[in-house]
Amino acid sequence: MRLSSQAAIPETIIRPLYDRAAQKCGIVHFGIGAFHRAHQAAYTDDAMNAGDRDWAITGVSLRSAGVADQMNPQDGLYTLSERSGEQTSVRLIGAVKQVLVASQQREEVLAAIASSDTKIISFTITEKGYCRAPDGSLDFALAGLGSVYDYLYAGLARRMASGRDGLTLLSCDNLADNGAQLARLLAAHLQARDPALAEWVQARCKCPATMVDRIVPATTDADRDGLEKLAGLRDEAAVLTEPFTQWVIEDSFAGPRPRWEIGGAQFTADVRPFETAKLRMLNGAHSALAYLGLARGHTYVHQAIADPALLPLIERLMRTEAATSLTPAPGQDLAAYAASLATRFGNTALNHKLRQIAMDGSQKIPQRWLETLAFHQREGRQCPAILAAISAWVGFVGKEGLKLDDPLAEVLHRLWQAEGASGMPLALFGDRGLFAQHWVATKADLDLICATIGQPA
Ligand code: CS2
Repeated sequence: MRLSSQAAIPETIIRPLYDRAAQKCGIVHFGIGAFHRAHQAAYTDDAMNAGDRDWAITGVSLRSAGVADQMNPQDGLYTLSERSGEQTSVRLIGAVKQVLVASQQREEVLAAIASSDTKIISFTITEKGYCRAPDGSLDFALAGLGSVYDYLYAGLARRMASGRDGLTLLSCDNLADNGAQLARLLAAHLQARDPALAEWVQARCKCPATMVDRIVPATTDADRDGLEKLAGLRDEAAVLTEPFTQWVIEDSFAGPRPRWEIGGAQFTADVRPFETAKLRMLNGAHSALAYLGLARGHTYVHQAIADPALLPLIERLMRTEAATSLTPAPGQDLAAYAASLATRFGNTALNHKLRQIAMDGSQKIPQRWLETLAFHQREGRQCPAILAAISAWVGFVGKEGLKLDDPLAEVLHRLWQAEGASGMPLALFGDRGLFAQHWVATKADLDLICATIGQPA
């Protein structure tokens, strides 16, 4: 039987304790993929279970109708399974009320942004959803019709015109300083279209920074079949994740918010130490595992981290290169963090595909690797583990060619054709390279990258 509010739910599944139908939507969320459903939606469900009201979520997919087709026939319900070893615990999440497909339901999306019930607009639109040029500025060509900025522009204009309050714009993506970046990029877009609206947003809205952390592999048909056997329910929107979850949020909201701390979220004045540690250590190691692991013939993260040729390199990347580039917050133990990451990567129950992480490398590399490289370069040090990872990425770019899953696939392919493997490192990381804004390699760095392109570590 298909999951829905009418379906009989087995006793073993934990259920929402609140009247779902009675909840108003206080949150509009752009990018309602598996990550949001395993993370922010679960915290929101926790808050409503504890008595908070009217924080239901209107999910928005910018283009694809896939998630709407999975969730709307289920009245927004889905199961969240936490997996570790042989253990699985399954919980039903009721926080999502509906999913809109922006490209087909523009009017509904704008009405949701402008609604007086909406207090928070949140985002997991991935790095590329922010439409940044390689130098970090807003790419106006990408940020046109169909981009998140276009919906925000039209929805917020309607909100301003009807005299409503401002709201909180909450980025939950893996960008350094994600709140400030969202504020800056949105301001650039609005400034060009409607300076008065740009000013209204600046005065009435807040963009807190967040650090979000939970490993969420894409759900497969085998996962859905397994769940159906276990629970006797067909859940097309099922999400699987690890037991670990963390959310650190800058305590700077324009209006009310759910008590996400009930689910363990931490509110703080400065998210940066947590965010940079997570980006450089977890995500930096993840991307290294992805490109080096694929080059060595692995499919999953747990296989790559168990490879004796990779483990010491990943340990070095996390502990010697990334951790030493950070200034920890009081009480933040980076050595313990590195140890916990190695254990999380080793979770064999997750089947987290390296290819999922390998996607969109051009958008991820600056905050995951290049900031660390730039830090150590200023101190006169080289980072051999990150350079090995870069070399593996360059090799991956060459091998994938136009099949590369990356918004810069065409640019990278053209560069590869013009420069070949030996010229690619300079074209990317030289002083006039594509990433020069973030980090410029020394001759010794370039030699090291060149020496290993296309070779498994
Ligand atoms: C991963 C992240 O796909 C990727 O690039 O590195 O999605 C990672 O799993 C999460 O950030 C963990 O919190």
